Amino acid sequence: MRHLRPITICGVLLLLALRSTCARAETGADAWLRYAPLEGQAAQKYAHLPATVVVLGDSLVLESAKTELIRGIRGMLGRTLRDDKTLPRENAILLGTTSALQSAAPGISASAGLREDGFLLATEQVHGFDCLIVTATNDRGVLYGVFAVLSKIARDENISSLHETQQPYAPIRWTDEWDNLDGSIERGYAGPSIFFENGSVRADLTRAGEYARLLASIGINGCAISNVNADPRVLEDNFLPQLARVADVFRPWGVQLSVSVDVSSPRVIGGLDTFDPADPRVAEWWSKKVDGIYRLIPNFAGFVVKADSEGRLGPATYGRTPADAANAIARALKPHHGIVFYRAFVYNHHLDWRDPKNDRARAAYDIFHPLDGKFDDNVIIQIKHGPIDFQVREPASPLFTGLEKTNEAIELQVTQEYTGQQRHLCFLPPMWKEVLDFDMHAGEHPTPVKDIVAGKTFQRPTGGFVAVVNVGMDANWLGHPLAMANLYGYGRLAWNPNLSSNRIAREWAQLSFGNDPVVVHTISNMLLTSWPIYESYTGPLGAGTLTDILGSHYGPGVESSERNGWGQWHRADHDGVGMDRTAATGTGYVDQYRAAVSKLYESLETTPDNLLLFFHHVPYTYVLHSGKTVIQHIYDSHYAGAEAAANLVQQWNSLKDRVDGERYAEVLKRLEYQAGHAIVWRDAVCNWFLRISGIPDQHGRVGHYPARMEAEGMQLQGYVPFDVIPSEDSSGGKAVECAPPAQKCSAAFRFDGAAGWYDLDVEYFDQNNGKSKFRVLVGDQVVDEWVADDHLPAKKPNADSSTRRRITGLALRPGDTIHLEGIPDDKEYAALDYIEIHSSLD
Ligand code: GCW
Repeated sequence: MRHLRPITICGVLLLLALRSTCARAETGADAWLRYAPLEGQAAQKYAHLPATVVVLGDSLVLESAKTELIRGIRGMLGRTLRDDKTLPRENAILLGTTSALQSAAPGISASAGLREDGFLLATEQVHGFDCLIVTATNDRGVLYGVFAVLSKIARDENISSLHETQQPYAPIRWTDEWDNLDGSIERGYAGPSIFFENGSVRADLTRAGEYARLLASIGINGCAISNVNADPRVLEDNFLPQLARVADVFRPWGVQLSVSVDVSSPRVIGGLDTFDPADPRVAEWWSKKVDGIYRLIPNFAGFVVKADSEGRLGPATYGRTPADAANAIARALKPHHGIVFYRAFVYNHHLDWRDPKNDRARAAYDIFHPLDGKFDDNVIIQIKHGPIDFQVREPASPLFTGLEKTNEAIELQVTQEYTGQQRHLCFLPPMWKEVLDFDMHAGEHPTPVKDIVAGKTFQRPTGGFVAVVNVGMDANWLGHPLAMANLYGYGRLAWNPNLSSNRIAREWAQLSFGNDPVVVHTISNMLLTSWPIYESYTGPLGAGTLTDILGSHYGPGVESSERNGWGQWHRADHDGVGMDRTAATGTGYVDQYRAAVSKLYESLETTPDNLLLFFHHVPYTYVLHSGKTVIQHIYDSHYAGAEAAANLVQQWNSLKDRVDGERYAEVLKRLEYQAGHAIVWRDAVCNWFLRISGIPDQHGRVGHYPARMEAEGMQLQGYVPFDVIPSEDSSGGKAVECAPPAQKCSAAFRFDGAAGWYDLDVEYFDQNNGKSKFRVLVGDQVVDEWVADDHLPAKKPNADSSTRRRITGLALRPGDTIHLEGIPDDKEYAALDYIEIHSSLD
C-alpha cells in the first residue's frame, strides 16, 4: 500500500471539513430555494458572472426579481451584486420586459412568440458589454426567468452561453388550500394554517409571503386560500380587508389571490331569502360583492366553487344546473377579468349500494357533459384527475373528453390524503404523468389529458392545472421533508408536463440536498420507486386505496368501502373482487370514454393489470397478464411492498453524513415508521382477503407469523385482552390494554431461542388521546423506553394507530424473560399487539 503523504492527509482533512460545513443543519423551510454556498470548482464556473444587476422598470414583481437574484448569488457565490438603474458601462445582468429592453437598447434580443409568463434567458453583447439578459412580456415572466437562472447555478449548470426560451404549457397554474378560518386545514398534515387563525386572517403573514415566493419559483400564479367546503364569512364586508392583506403579501410574487365561496352566501350572509342563481337579486348581490372585492384587491383572481357535493348546498336546491350557478357568479367577475373554477366533484353520497348499476365514477360526466357549451368563457370546470377521489391509482376522468366547448383544469392533490398523509413517502409526479400523458383518443392525433386541459385540443381560451397543497405552519411546510418534492414536481409539471419524473426528482434532490451525485442518485431513486411501493402494499390492481374511507383515509380499512352510499366500492365477496364498469354487464361507465378508450377498458384482455379491479369484477382465481392469480398477486404485492418499504430505510441510511443531521434524522424517523406501518397494511389487507376468499397464500405467509409473540398470549399483569375492531387491524384480532383502574401493566414471556444478537419489534398502539409510556426489560435490565406521543389519526387501538418500535442489537440468551411495561395516559391505555424477534444477522 502506498504511504499517504502529509499533503494528502491535509487534503483529506480539508475535504472532511468542507463536507461538514456543507452538511449544515436545516429545517426545510428554505425548501428548494436554499442557495447553499457552492464550493471550489462549482463556484469557479461562475467567476465571470457580471458584478451588476440592472432592472429596467419599476414594479413590485421586478423588485422581487432583483432582490431574489441578489439574495441567491450572495448565498451561492458569496458576492453581492451592484444594483443599477441604467444601462451599465460594464458587463451586467439585465432584467426587464422585452418592451423595456427594446426601448433602452434597440436591437437587443427578443424572442418572438413569448407568451404571458414565458421568458427568455440570453447572453449577448449590449453596447459592447457581455450581458446576461432575463426578459419576458410581463414582469412575472422576468421573475420566473430569475428563478430559472438561480436554479441553474444551484444545480451546477453552465450559464456562460445561453439562449433559452421557456414557456408555460397553460395559463392556469394554481394551488388550492383547504384552510378553514379557525386555522385548521381539511386534509392538512403539517400543522395549522399559514393564513387563518381563530376566525380571522393571521396577524403575522410572514409565512404566507414566503409561500408565495416558493410558488412563484415554480411558476404558480394563483392560489385559493380557503377550503372548498367554504365558510360564507369569507365574503363578509369586514373580512374583505383581511383578505386584502393576504393579497398584499402575494402580489410581489405575482401570485393572485382567490377564495372558495359558498353558493348560498347571498342567503346566509347577504340578507336575501334565496340564493337561486336565476333570481336577479342574487345576481346583483354577487355583482356588488365582487365590485367591493376588486376595490380592495385590484388583482383578485376569482372564486372556487364546490356545490351540490358532499352535503354542500348548490343550485339543485332550486332545480338549477351547475352552469346556472357558475355563470351567475362568473358574470359578476367578468368586468374585472376574474374567473370561476367550478368543481366537477359533484356526486350523490347516498348512493344505493345494493344496485349493481349504480356507480359514483359516472357522476361527473353524467352531470357535466350535458352542460357542455353552457358555461361562460370565464368559467373553468375543475376536474379531479380520476373519476373517484385521488385514489392510489385511477384511470383518467372521462370528463376530460366530455367537455369540448368548456374550459377545463385538472385537479391534482399534493397533500397525500389517500397516499400516506406525508408519513409514507409517495412521490406523485409519476402517477400524475400517467394521467397527463394518457391519450383520450379524441381526434386523429394523440389527445393526451395535458393537451386537453391546456386548451390545446379543443382550442379553448384558457385552462390548465390546479393542485390541492395544504401546506401548514410546520417549518418544512408539508411535514415529511421529502414530501416537498411533490409540490415542486407539481409546479414543474404545470409549467411543462413533458418533463420526465426522473428529471424532476433529480432537480428537486439537487436543489434541496446539493449536488453530491450519491445523494442525488439515492434520493431520486427513492422518490421514483415510492409510489409503486405505496401502491403495492395498499391498493393494488386498481381496487382503490383500501383505506378507511369513512374516517381518516389513512390506514387499511378494506371493509369500510362497502355497504354504504359513498360509492368507493370494490365489491369484494367470497368469490371475487372488483367493480364491473363495463357496458356489457356492468355500470356502463366505460362508455363515457371515446371509442378507442372504452374498447380498451371494456375487454378483460386489454385492460392493464394495474386497473383490472377498477373496471372488472373477476374471481380470485382469475389469471393476470403477469401469470399470477388475482389473490396471489394481492398477497405477493403486499409482501414485496412491505419489503421495499424496509429497503427505503436502508437506502436512506447510506446517506448518513452526506446530508445535514436534522433532515437526516427526521426522514429516517418517518421512513422507519413507514416500514412498520407497511407491515400493518400488509397484514390487514392480506388477512382480510384470506378470510373472505378462503384461498391460502401459496407461500404460506399470510396468517402465519412464526417470529411473533402475541401480547394476549404473554403472562399478563394488569393488561387485559380485548378484540380489536375490525379484527384484521391487529395480529390475531386481539390486543391487550391497561385500562383503569390499572396504572401500570406488564406482559412477559420467556425467550427460548438460541443465544445471539437479536432485533425486537414491539407493535403497540399510539393514539392521539394520550401519551402512554412503555419500557422493555430483558431480565432486570431496561433495554428501551419511549413515550407514545405521535399524532396519528386515531382515538382507538386500530390500524391507524398501530405503530412499530424497533429495538436493535439485543444479546438474548435462552431462558431470558422479556418484560413489556405500559403506563396508560388519559384515554390511551398503552395497548400492545405483539412482539417479533429476528436475528440481527437476517
Ligand atoms: O377527498 C375528499 C375529501 C374531502 C374533500 C373532498 C373535496 C374538501 O375527503 O375532505 O373536501 O374530497 O375534494 O371536495
